[in-house]
Amino acid sequence: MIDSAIVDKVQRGERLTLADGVALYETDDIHGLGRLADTVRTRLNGDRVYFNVNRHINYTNVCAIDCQLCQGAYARKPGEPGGYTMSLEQVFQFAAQKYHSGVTEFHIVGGLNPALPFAYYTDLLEGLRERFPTVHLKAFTMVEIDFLSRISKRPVEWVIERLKDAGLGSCPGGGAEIFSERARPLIAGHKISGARWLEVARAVHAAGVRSNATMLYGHIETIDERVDHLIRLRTLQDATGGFNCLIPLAFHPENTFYSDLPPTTGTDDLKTIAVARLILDNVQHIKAYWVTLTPELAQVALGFGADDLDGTIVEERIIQGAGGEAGLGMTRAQIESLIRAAGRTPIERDTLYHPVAAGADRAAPAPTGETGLRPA
Ligand code: V47
Repeated sequence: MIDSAIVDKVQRGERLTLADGVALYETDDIHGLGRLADTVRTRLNGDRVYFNVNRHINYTNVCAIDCQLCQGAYARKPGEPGGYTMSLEQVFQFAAQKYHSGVTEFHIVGGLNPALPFAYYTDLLEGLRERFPTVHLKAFTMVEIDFLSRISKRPVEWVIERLKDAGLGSCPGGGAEIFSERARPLIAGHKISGARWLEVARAVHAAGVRSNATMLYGHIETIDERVDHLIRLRTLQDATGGFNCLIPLAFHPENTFYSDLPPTTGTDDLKTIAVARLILDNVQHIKAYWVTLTPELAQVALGFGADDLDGTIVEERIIQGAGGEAGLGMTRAQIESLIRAAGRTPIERDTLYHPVAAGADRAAPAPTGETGLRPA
């Protein structure tokens, strides 16, 4: 049974504490936990389940920082066999191959490649905007933005303005991993700290650019550290309102430094979705990322607090590199039928969660205007 004091708080719309989050994780009553999270999901999103039609562009896997969770599985050190970096022309060709008139978003991330100049990033955005003016460019994590600040020797605020001028629409949520000062160095040794990730996200939001957030779980972190991660995101969201959604990412150990660890279990995945929904009372959407969860479990997660299934990704390399087998793509019809079979209404959305009308004129410019961000 779930502690009735926590149930009462949720019913009254009161904020949960770290101790509440840990207690929820520790419950054996997974059905009760799911029902509680589902109440909140319904309150926030009715019976709508969102998805979008996107394409991933991973422009390079060369990465100077040596993260235990990614190096070898996806990333390669400069000069190491298996490394690739797309020239701008290759990026544009790749995008053109993947594009069709229904695509509303390019999700663009890559390693920290010291060989690329700052202009590569702005030229990449400008070139994509010119060729695909209706496609939203969701590009560069807080880790990449911090890196761009270092290579350009300019403050992140300057970097963000240059990226915005070049066509940046929003930022993906990667690189957050787990903020804990204990665990983070053990999985992402040379990556920016959790505090820096949050600081860059704050600057992104202050510049009027929305972003997503992630939490990587199922490695060496504790339950307290997971809930603490969620609470740090909630605190920033109180200040900026700039997070569109949280994506809990289940760690895939294969080919990584932690290849001896077991993969996450379905119970843990569902609890994580539910606790995230309950703790993050100020983030509208929780994404069940089917690439890490499998489409089947992501569908079940819709009953545990998730209201978004991400995109019809045809090719994704980062999690596939670590043994994720579900990354090869689902069609719109498959996603819609998964959602309907869960008793929900599928809504195709754009990156900022505006519904994309069936048969809408996709040649019209992507929506701009109100961002929902709090004034800086
Ligand atoms: O930051 C790395 C994670 C992230 C592994 O914003 C791993 O819409 C599992 O952030 N096993 C990249 N996960 C993916 C990401 C993302 C995905 C989908 C949508 C959005 C969005 C963002 O993948 C990395 C890291 O946290 N990751 N290695 C691994 N072995």
